[in-house]
Amino acid sequence: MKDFKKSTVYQIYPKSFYDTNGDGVGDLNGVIEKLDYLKNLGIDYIWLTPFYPSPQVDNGYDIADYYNIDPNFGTLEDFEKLVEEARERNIYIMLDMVLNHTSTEHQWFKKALNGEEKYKAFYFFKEPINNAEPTNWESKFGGNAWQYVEKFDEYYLHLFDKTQADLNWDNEEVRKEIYSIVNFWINKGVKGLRFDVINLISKPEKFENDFNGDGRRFYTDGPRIHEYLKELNQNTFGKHEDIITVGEMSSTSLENCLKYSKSQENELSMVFNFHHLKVDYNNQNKWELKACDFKDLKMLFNEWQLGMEEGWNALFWCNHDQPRIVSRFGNDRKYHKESAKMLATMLHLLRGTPYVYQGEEIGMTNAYFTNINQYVDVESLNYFRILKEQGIAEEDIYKVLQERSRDNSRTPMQWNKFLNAGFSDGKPWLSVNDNYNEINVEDSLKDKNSIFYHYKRLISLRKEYDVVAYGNYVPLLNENNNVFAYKREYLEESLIVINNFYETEVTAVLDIEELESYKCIITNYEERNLKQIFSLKPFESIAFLKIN
Ligand code: TEU
Ligand code: CA
Repeated sequence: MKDFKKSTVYQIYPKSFYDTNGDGVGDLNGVIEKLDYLKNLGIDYIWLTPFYPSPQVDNGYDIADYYNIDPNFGTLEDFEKLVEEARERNIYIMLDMVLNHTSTEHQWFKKALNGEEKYKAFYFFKEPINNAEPTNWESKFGGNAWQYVEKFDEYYLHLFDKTQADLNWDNEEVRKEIYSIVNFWINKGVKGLRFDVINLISKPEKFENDFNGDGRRFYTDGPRIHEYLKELNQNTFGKHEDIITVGEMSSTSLENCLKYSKSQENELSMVFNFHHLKVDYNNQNKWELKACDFKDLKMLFNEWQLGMEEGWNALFWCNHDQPRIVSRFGNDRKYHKESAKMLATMLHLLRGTPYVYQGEEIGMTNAYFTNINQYVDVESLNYFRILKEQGIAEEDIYKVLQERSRDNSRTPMQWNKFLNAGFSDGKPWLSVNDNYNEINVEDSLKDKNSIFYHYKRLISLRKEYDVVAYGNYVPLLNENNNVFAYKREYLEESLIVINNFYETEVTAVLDIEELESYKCIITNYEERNLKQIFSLKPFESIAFLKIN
């Protein structure tokens, strides 16, 4: 059984990972073909984003059948082969459980639309109020969160796209159906579960307008959320000692995340929170750009590292919804390698379980698309329209999309310099980033100084030194506006990690004893000794270990 505190999870967006049948869409057999690459990297789990039958309005997060594989990705036999082949390489599979909503193509919703009361009660159908939507809540993809159904003269709730109808978890029948879905995949040998927006499943008793926001305060970390997570645990993965779970917690609080992830609460193993990825949102608005507020970033990491001592953080910069971190908080032009390695070291030596998103380990960058026809993501297309309606100039909208669109993380994996970066022999469903000649797996594996080998070393350090997995967390250089530094301690091991987040050279004064006993264990420049007064090169990142 794996220890999730010593493990690293690799996230795969199958649609963009590797296509084995030339249809331009990545597939499960593509994941199987690349297992040796992932074993070389040293990861422990593979998180697969949804591959279930879906109309693909939200690229699979709109599920029409929870018990099958969308033919675009393969068959159940392909999945069973993947589980087996991964296990042979000591890699476990983590699946994405999208249980807050179903596609409106799901049979439950179709039966609801046919007027079957049992299935209408699976969702939130509400009558108009004053001839309008039941509440003024907004969808996270823009627009109102209610869709009108004329035949009923009612609306149904959708916190995301109108083709993603929210399930009513207050209905015990819904919860029972959900447990059988989760147990079906556990019985297929799955050893990890990622729960999509799981802290949104408990809606308030009373649905009311929100005159101070978009409604999220009423349903986020909702009234019965901990009760439902405990019940889910008891009826599914909690019956097995070797299954890890992670909850995606949208707009959550540290207090709730402690409850979600404290082992004695018997809810989840760990949680994703997103506060550190909103420090470049102007006015808390994803679609208003501002530079990374580094002081805010440091404060948030310190708050969550110290505050979650009793809980457990999932550590991540990238995923299929976030832009590429080297373009976002690094410098993907002049200091591509240095800044990618700095961001990796800073994250991977923290307390928590690290997640590597496909392509992050080779420094893949944002796509910088210049035409709306290159974008596919429903959220991006909605906001292109919304921002235009707000009268924002197209050239400014493209600047926002180039930095914020979820398509940035969904361009095909760059395997080599050949056709379509070696992703597919067919026309890729989404354009390949045109920098694949410079950034690709094949070249990374040949370059001993590549970002890939830096990630590989970080993953192995977590296994090698208990201080990385189990150590406490002590902030260092709190007042420094360029450097993020911290100390980890565990039994006889002490670790110091120092990261310059900027391309300017900076000097730091370290108030650390026994400096001479520390040895450098990883750096993105030349190895050096730890000194009291420390000058750091652009994006220089270095970790020192002392063993008493
Ligand atoms: O994401 C939920 C979520 O919070 C993000 O989608 C965020 O709201 C969005 O990117 C706006 O910034 C999960 C999945 O990761 C995402 O891919 C799905 O689109 C979404 O839920 C609905 O299932
Ligand atoms: Ca394919």
